[in-house]
Amino acid sequence: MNLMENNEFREAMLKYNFALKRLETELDILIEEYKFNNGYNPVEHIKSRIKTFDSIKNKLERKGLYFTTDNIIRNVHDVVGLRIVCSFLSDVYEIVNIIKSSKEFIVKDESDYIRNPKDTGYSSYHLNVLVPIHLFDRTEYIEAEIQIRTVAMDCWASLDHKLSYKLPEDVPEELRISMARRAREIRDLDKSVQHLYEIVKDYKDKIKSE
Ligand code: 0O2
Repeated sequence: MNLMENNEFREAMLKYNFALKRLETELDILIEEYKFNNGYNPVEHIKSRIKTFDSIKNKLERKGLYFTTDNIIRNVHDVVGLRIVCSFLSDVYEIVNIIKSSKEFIVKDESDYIRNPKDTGYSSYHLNVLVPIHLFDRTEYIEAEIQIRTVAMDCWASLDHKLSYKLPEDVPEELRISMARRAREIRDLDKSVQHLYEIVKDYKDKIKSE
């Protein structure tokens, strides 16, 4: 039977949609509260999505697994995906702390690809959380991946996604090397912009205290 017509699959996708709604609402509350308390918005923009049918299928194929509902639930950790894009490096870690200290989600896994970038050059902070969804007679926990990154990292990742990320293994050497170099430039840019941010912050604090 076609998986799309399978009841188990449709139920799983329904729960992923519930989890995304819950995740968006809870994050919205946490960020609004942060803005209220600190008079500062650490977020540039937020984007979210449910992974497409084809993308789920491709990911399972890449992992050498059959396209079954059970394999999706156990092995595709980003069916629910949300990306938080920040201006400055310190904002990224601020957001990570906000999410980690929230009682709404259980952090299942985390990868700091900013301190430890991938070989491709990819940088971002990944948090895999379990989002509670309250159904009629029970609560279930659904996995979601939150990617937190700066605008500069987001720019690199989005270009890389179009240029090289999903190419087969034998991607042209020039492309691979050049993208890794661009990623280093992005890291330098983020560091110098962070420095400027700190200068401006000290300057504003000084004015306030005068
Ligand atoms: P898409 O199309 O962006 O959704 P897992 O998710 O844990 O099963 P993996 O690959 O070990 O699999 O997890 P990881 O390393 O946390 O990466 C998950 C996602 O990070 C990817 O999802 C991409 O969105 C992004 N990512 C990781 N590496 C790169 C990279 O080199 N370049 C770019 N542009 N993005 C990257 P998908 O499903 O692979 O792709």
